[in-house]
Amino acid sequence: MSKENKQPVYTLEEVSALYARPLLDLVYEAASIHRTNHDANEMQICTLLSIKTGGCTEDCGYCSQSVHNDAELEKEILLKTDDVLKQARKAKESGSTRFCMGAAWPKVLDGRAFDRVCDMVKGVSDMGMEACCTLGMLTEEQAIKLKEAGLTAYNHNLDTSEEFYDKVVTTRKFDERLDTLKNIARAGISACCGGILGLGESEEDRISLLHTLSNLDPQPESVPINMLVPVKGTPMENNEMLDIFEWIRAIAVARILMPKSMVRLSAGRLTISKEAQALAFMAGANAIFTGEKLLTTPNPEKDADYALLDSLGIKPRKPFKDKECVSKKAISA
Ligand code: SAM
Ligand code: DTB
Ligand code: SF4
Repeated sequence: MSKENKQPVYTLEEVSALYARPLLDLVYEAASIHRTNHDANEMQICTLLSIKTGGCTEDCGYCSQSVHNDAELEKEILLKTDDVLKQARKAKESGSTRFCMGAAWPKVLDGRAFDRVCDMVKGVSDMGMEACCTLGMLTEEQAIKLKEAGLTAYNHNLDTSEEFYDKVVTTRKFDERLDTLKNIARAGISACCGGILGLGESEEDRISLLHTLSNLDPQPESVPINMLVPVKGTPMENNEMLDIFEWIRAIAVARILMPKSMVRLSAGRLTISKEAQALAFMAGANAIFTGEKLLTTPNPEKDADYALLDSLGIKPRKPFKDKECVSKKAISA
């Protein structure tokens, strides 16, 4: 692989060749790279909270919260700061070190709602937890405000390949996602950026997504790998579950291409066996969301997750372990 200013630049051919390797060779290499860059017996435990649920005007084909879909959902206006901080405290007490607040907004609008989210971020960060938000598209000025409030990371996924993007979302362009990622980087906030598998994409699309993600500069601090949760009332409700070894393959390739990033098992774990999750941990996944709900869909029970980690001898990771995860280049840009 060619190297330039420490930031690796991968060609599509290189990523394709990597993706095509025998699965166990990939897992072996990913595990070795993982062990060089991380403590392989440590897991980052994060908790998600939907702070504003439903009524989103984007038409993401997988999402329960889009007004274009017909999912059964209890909509909620923006929660109150105190209620959010109560949930954050509970999450902290149960062992979570990162609290991620999600809003079903296509983009952030300046005003009272955004100011309230900044207060929430400040409250979570004052508790000594890493604060993360996912609020849709964002300007550089808004990103700076969140940074000043104490935000650790901003989640903004590319979701799928540029080529497949308009089969999944038509109300925005792939490039608009990249613009927000640039604004996040300019504000010196770490990006949490990944995708969803099982949308009906091809292997080439998964390769293309991993290629784009790994060439982001800086590489994302965290890479969520979501497995589609097929939600009734969405165009993807009858999608077949992706072969579990494709999921493992994508995780291993993500770990090899982005050695320093946290690779996060996100949506879809409820239908994935603990043996497959253990193989994913072997292949370099080192972060999970715990708690019985993600944003709107179910997740494994906390106790089941802790029992799984315990039986594997995996310990929770401390907050703010990697202060260097925010690229100096991003700060000075
Ligand atoms: N509205 C913001 C946005 O789209 O950036 C933030 C919230 S959105 C729900 C956060 C992410 O959740 C999406 O980018 C997508 O990757 C993931 N997601 C949403 N619904 C999902 C589903 N049914 N299955 C798997 N992942 C899903
Ligand atoms: C991410 O990539 N996955 C999380 C988090 N970032 C915000 C969200 C998953 C949502 C799954 C569908 C739901 O619960 O509504
Ligand atoms: Fe809205 Fe985000 Fe859901 Fe898309 S994924 S419909 S932007 S909440």
